[in-house]
Amino acid sequence: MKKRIFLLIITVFTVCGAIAQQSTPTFLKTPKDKIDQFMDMRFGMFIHFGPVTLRGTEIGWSRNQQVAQDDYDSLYKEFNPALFNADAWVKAAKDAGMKYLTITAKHHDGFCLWPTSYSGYNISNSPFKRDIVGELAKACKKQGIVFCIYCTVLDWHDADYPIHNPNDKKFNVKGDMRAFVNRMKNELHELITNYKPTMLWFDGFWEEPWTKEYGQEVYQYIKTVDPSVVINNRLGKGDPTKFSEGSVGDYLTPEQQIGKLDMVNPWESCITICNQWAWKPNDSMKSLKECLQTLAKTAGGNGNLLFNVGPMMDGRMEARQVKRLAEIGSWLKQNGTAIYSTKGGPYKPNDSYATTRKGNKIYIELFKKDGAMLTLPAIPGIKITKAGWLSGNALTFTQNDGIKINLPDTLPDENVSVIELDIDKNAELIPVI
Ligand code: FHN
Repeated sequence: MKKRIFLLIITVFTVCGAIAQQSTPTFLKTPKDKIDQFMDMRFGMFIHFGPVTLRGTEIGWSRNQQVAQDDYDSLYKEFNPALFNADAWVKAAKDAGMKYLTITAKHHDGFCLWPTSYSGYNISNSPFKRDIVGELAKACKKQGIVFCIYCTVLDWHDADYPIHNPNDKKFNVKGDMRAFVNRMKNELHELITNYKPTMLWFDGFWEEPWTKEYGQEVYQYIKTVDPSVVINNRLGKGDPTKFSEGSVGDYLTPEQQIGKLDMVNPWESCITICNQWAWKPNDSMKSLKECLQTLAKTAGGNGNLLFNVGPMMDGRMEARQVKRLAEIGSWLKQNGTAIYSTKGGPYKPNDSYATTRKGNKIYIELFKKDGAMLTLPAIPGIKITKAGWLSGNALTFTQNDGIKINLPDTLPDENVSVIELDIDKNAELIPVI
């Protein structure tokens, strides 16, 4: 009798356990190796493009501001970037030393740069007609650049999305978020199955109609379509520079700022080569020094840099931006070892230098000379066996009280000069100093 009761109890517990397991949904996550592979690329191109380039104002935000709503929403009827050449855009990224490219397939204004079946507000109904997303995906594949897609979460043009003018609530409508989210999933199914992006860059999460629950639902849905797609953290809610209760996504996304050194949470800073995200005539462009030091500090902080260009209304990228990108690429041809597939640290980036590391190598990206020697805090338990410019000549140093490296009168590169240190241990295991 006792044995029967005992068996009954065991059976009840087992069944309850199984039910409990079934009721708590398994939360599919992006495999860590996919995120690590993404982070090893370190440098990518961000492209903000759409009919708004016809006005040279900011994509999405200039709607109902510099450009009246009806005028903005009709721009696609004249949108004809006839000089658009996907191979040229991808070549500009490749020549810059960028490993991946992210195109705004759909930004906050709701216009789709691919011939979607779920909205008539798309490229096939413009004079241009051609599939800009599809042609870029093909060109990336051909040139060995990893293809990624930006997709807005909010859509001020969509009838089912309650907010139509972020500056004036009186234009809000009841909307139908269930229908909106279902359509978003259908569009994502199209984008993932037709163009096979490695990463999806969501944005526009901050408005009231969007919830963490919708974010989780869309994240899970994407995982059922392609489990390996890397997803940024703008599907959830809250501050995108840190993981919090509301977060949904695989990595942090500081914007227009270099993220803080973080050896645990993957992050990617998105920064414009000029000021505006979409093309703006005569917009001020960053110097080569600023571009290179931004890249070095980003890698030195253990993060990726997604560097943005806004092509012009005729479909070409500005020649001066392509030239600047190529200059970055020449530097990376020389110094890419210190950037790609490295870890940030062990020293925190600062105004004088940043550091990266791989195996028994530490790379110092030196921005300026603060005297005849570069002085670094000692690294406990570590012995430097060799020091020299990555580009060649050896450098003399002492390491009895802190590290002192003797520098020549002029640095080999006026923007960023890289010193390579060989040490007697695995540099990636050194705690951040
Ligand atoms: O509103 C957008 C903006 O237009 C641009 O796309 C940037 C890129 O990260 N994100 C949003 C602003 O946070």
